[in-house]
Amino acid sequence: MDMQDVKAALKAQQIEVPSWAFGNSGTRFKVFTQQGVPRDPFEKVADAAQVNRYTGVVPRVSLHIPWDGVADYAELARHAADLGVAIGAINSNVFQDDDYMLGSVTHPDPRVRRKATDHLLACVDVMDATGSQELKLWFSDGTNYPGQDDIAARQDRLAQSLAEVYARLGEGQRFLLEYKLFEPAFYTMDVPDWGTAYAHCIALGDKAKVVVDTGHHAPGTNIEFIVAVLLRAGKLGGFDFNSRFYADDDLMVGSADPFQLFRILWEVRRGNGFDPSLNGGLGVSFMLDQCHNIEPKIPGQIRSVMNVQEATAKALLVDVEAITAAQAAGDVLGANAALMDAYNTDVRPLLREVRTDLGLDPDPMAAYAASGYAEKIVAERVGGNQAGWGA
Ligand code: LRH
Ligand code: MN
Repeated sequence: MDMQDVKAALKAQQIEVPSWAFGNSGTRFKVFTQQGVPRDPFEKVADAAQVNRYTGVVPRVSLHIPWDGVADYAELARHAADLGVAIGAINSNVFQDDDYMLGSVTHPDPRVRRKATDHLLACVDVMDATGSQELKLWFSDGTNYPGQDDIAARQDRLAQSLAEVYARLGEGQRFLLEYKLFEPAFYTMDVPDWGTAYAHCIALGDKAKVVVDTGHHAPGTNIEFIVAVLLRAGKLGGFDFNSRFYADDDLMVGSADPFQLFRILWEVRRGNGFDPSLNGGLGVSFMLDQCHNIEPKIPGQIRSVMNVQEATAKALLVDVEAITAAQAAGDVLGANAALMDAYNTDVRPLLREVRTDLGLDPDPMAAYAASGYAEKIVAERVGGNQAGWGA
């Protein structure tokens, strides 16, 4: 790619931020509160719009239901549009109700399964009301002890619920099925890996794709291999980007392993995953799924977006001719060097140019800090209930 094409691709990049990253979050040990945290979905969307204002590449914010429950979803979508963003993926939540202790759509009791499936269908209603094109489905469903339930029977129950939701999807809508190796279940998760998610999506059709959460794999998993295989099969719908040192740490993407993020985005480029016309025009969704437990949340999101931009720029700088020729010639070191040369390129000056071309401050972190927004929300957001993972 010549530099003009690289810059054009970086200007056209679209990254989606999660509403829940702006609320309080933590671990089972403690959820630390921060001043200025949003009290409702309107304030969360306003904070997400700040990330777009200073990076220029964040046109959408994901919602989580019921954490982002409002009386009028169309009003929330209009509020977002007034701030220059749109509502992205709608995330269902069948993991915080006592009824779901033994599972939601996989629960042995058909009444519980009905309740869970009805929630998923209600999330499609939210898509209709907000103009969202994506439903993101993550199930905490699983078991903790061998013999606790029948593994295959739970797969049947899951498939039945997914089929009902799939049938409900409208024109231009799809769902993304998310997998996770463990937690909160510790013996089986009903969608533990890409293969299980892929099998369910293949059985349903084109509107069912797999989402890769980078924190949901066993240590040492070659995630870019999964990305290459899913892209090749036309089943990569998107990413939940974050990073981890150990488990589902939900840290800032690229902060723990920037080389892994680069390798993933190289496979995205190799598989034509940056092409917005892919997947029937819905493309691949690059979403963040993170928690800023101890760091300021809006700057944390801005830094995360910059980390994705930097890894993307490096992936776009890989000399495809050189690496292809070396691979064909069996030139192991030559091929590896072609990739490492791109990875070892300092792309920050290039991204400063891109931001300047977009009419933005070349340094988003400094521009946000100088804006006074952080001080404004601390002063304004007094009283009320700070948002979190509760509701
Ligand atoms: C589950 C998960 C899922 C979301 C939640 C916030 O670990 O990755 O994507 O519903 O985090
Ligand atoms: Mn996720």
